[in-house]
Amino acid sequence: NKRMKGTVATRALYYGNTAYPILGKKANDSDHTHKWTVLVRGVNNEDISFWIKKVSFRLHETYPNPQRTIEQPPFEVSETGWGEFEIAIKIYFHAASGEKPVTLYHHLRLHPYEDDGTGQPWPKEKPVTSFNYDEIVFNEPTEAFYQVLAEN
Ligand code: SLL
Repeated sequence: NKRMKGTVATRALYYGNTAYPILGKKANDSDHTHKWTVLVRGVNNEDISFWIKKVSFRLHETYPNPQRTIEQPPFEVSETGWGEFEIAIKIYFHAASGEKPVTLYHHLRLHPYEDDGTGQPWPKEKPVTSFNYDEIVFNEPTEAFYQVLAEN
């Protein structure tokens, strides 16, 4: 699996979370205050599974089975909870790439940190989102992986 000297390939993605407050009657059933989803996706919502094989999300140890591995898209985990914490997002590439997994870190955000510019307090039912853009750089990719990237 030959590597391409002097060649660099990059692919972009978004990673982060959405969070909705649990309101009304359901709010009394447990100490969980939010329903949230952490995810990795293409910047235009395009399929990223041709270059990403699986994604492993490491949740806080207060969750059962905190290491959640998602083998096909959508690469996301939804949970409920009460607290914010850092999630390690480990991205695995297809074997033909010869690439080691890459780990990104995301601070799960449940609460708005600032108002939305309207001067009004954040509405109770409004979702909170926190996303980051990143570009994964493949230095001297294998010919096989470069081909896969080029065809999509
Ligand atoms: C904090 N350092 O104290 C953080 C930890 C952990 C959040 C937050 C667990 C929910 C469950 C949950 O929400 N953990 O019991 O399943 O804010």
